[in-house]
Amino acid sequence: MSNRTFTMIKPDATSKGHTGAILDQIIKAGFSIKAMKWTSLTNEKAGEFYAVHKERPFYGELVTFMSSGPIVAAILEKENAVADFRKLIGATNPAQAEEGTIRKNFAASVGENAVHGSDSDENAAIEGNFFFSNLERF
Ligand code: 3AN
Repeated sequence: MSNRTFTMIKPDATSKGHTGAILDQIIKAGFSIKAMKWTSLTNEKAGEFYAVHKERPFYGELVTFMSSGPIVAAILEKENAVADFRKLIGATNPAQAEEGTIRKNFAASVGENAVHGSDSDENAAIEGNFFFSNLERF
């Protein structure tokens, strides 16, 4: 079991000014930030990041949305990071997310759902490497 996960605060949340509140909730839940950057994805880079969803009907919409504005990418550390972070963010569809979760608090819809959280240790490592060099993580 790894103690690291990867997250992005998505363009809907950064554009609504929720970045600080979301980071605060993440830190208060016990995660520490090991790498972080305010950046954006080109259409091409977003397509690459979400390549596993290429065959899904929402792929085009997802890629367009994820390249529509600034994001915050971060590597987070905590015991049981992947599973605990998925619990903290809540269900993919914010309408089904539990009270108090980040998606319940800040997400508008299943497509524009405020935050990403890796779904496995393997993907957490791949996704962290997608954004950060060794000099950018601690
Ligand atoms: P999660 O982000 O909870 O792991 P996934 O991996 O099923 O969810 O989906 C990846 C991303 O694709 C979601 N965060 C969301 O932005 C988008 N997405 C998922 N399902 C839909 C859908 N039905 N319509 C539009 N976008 C979707």
